[in-house]
Amino acid sequence: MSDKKKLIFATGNPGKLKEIKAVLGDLGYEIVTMKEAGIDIDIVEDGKTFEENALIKAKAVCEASGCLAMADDSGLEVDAMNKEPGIYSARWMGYDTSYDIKNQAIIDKLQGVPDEERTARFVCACAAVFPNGEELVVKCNMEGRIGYEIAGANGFGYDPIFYLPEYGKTSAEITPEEKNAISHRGKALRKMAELLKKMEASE
Ligand code: ITT
Repeated sequence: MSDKKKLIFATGNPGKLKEIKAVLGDLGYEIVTMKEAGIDIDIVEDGKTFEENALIKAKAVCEASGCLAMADDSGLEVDAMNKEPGIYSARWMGYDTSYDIKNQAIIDKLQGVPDEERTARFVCACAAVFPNGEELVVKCNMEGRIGYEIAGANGFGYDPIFYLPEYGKTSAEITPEEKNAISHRGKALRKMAELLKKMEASE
């Protein structure tokens, strides 16, 4: 048994979880998933923003477990698609549709769109809810462009079409460490870690 304090991360997405454990690993908490904590609840993500949905997930898991809970709500905003799929990124074209198909569909929608109009960003809201009802929410972005082809096998989801001009590569072609250093999730988690440390220091 670990004597570290438990932090339950409200996600069922293994790609996110890898990044979360890499960034929050040395925070001093035992990070467990909902599944590992034996929490089997259906959470309806019916918020209108990333922040609302992150709070909905973290609150549901905190209430079900009585432990500190954290959640990430994230997605891809494509400017040439009116910022879609946005908060619907996981559901877009159906949860069970493969990302090869979803990614190709975005490339196809942007056919003929010039470089400067292919701007896009990944957004991540991270929420923490404490058993005493206290809440923290942060939001961070990673800017890039939609590429012309699917490239790379690292990361997950829409990474193979998210082109980072400063690297000349997609976020699926850079290493996991490089992605965590610049990503929406890496930045949001580090900000959240700072807030948690400050709270602990003032306790
Ligand atoms: P949980 O709610 O269980 O955490 P989810 O995948 O349903 O998992 P979201 O509702 O937050 O999570 O949707 C996030 C989606 O946005 C994710 O499934 C990807 O399609 C996309 N996405 C978010 N961050 C990404 C990243 O770093 N790389 C690639 N795609 C990402």
